[in-house]
Amino acid sequence: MEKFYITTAIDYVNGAPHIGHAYEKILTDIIARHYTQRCDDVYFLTGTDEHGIKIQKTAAAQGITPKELCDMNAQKFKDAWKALDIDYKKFIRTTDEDHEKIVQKIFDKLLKQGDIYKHSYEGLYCQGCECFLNPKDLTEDGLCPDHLKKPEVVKEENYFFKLTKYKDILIKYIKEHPDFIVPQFRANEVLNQLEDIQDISVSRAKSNVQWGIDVLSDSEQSIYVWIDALSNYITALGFDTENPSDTFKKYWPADVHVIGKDILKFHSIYWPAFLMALDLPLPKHIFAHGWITIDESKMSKSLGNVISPTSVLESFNLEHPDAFRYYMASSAPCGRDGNYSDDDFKEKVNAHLANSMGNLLNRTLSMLVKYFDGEVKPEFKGENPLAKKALGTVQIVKNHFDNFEIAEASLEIISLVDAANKYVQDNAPWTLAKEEKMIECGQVLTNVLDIMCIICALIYPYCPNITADMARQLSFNLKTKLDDLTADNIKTGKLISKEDIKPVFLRVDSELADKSQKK
Ligand code: ME8
Repeated sequence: MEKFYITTAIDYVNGAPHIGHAYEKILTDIIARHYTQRCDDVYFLTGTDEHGIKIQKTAAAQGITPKELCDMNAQKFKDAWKALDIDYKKFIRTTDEDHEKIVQKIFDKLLKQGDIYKHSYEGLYCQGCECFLNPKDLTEDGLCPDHLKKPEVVKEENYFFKLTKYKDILIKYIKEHPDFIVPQFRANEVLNQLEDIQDISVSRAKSNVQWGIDVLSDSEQSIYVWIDALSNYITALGFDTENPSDTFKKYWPADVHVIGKDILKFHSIYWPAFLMALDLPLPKHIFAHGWITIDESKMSKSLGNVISPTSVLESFNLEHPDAFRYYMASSAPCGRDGNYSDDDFKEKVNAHLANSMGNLLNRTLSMLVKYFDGEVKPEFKGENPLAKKALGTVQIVKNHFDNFEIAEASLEIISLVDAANKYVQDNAPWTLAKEEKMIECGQVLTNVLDIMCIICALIYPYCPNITADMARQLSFNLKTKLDDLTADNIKTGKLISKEDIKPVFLRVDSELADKSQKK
């Protein structure tokens, strides 16, 4: 694998980030970090979606300009991602000047080549979705099924994109590429939607939507926010209709677009059709994750249960985001909805990260110090009964990541931790020491420490801070590529002194957590 280009959805900046946004960015960061362990060149793009009627109206309601609203909220997203250790390479804002210019050129090209045409139209527009809805998709009360709001009747002369021209070729493509849409069960939904697809409106009258990119050849119209937004995946790399940059040539097509299930239609129908019209290759995978609920309810402003990711870190007094990252990433199987609850969070991270993984390392190193002054003797090295399972787990984890099964991969890693714990329990090194079987005792401890290095490498994408601490105590190089991992990682000689042993993850303090007030 020479390069890996991964993107997230770009978030609307009409509010601050919530843990649903965070879930996606965490998943993407974990996938990106995993692939840095397999390939030298990972490009991770995220950003914010800043145009459209929704932003325009929110700014007006707050008595500020759209640009002021965007600047204020884009910064909140950047701050949140910093707090969560989201290690993106580029943060694109759709108000970036170079992005705006290229979007105008893209629109102009499609217009000139006849993929876009002008047409008078009346339809039902949902501002939440930023799109026209088909009357048959509304609820019985005539509301948008996602936003439960009545769409407005819009009658305008707009530009239209000939989506119908690409219908058959797209259906064929999706059928011939079963791993294009992940998880596969979502592909059928897309194929159904494609059956009754119409040409789509791709501009809005400036009299109604001022906060958008102007159509180059028609100052009365602004470019539809989804063309603008989807283009970010190529404009960020320096795509140009005439002279695409070397960066673009190197990284496009994307290896995966990570998005939520609610915007799959835009990514698996509109976006591929735009790309075909531009004569560009399609992304390799569209990974649609599920949605996060709070205590099993949909997150919504009206229910007052919207949680900001940084408030979770603050209320649990977490020194780094690893526990939250781990919890969110393992909250749902691939593509399914997940849930956040304070109690479940505490229980899971205490059980997995503190009790199982952290304690295992701490206990093993402490025994090494107690019985051998922290030294690994050459005679402790030999056949390791855990090696087969550990190296097998590396392969299984890689396979899961290739299918974007991030929670499934985390379960495998914890099952390896459990196996190592059981091995310690079964072989009781403390009894061996009491019986003065010192070589056997040293072998058991060394076997566990060798496997701990593999666990450390595998869990690194989820918990970059905890694993940095683990790696330091194990003298393990966290930059080791997964394919170079063996079961022989611990060097012989002095490994650690008593004062250098420290717990890598402290249990989340339940009293503190109970007292916490989420903002
Ligand atoms: O849709 N759980 O922006 P957005 C999980 N700007 N994911 C969630 C979620 C939840 N409760 N709520 C939202 C947009 N998301 C467009 C995208 S991409 C070219 C343009 C996810 O701020 C949602 O599914 O409404 C989407 O992938 C992302 O957050 C941004 O949502």
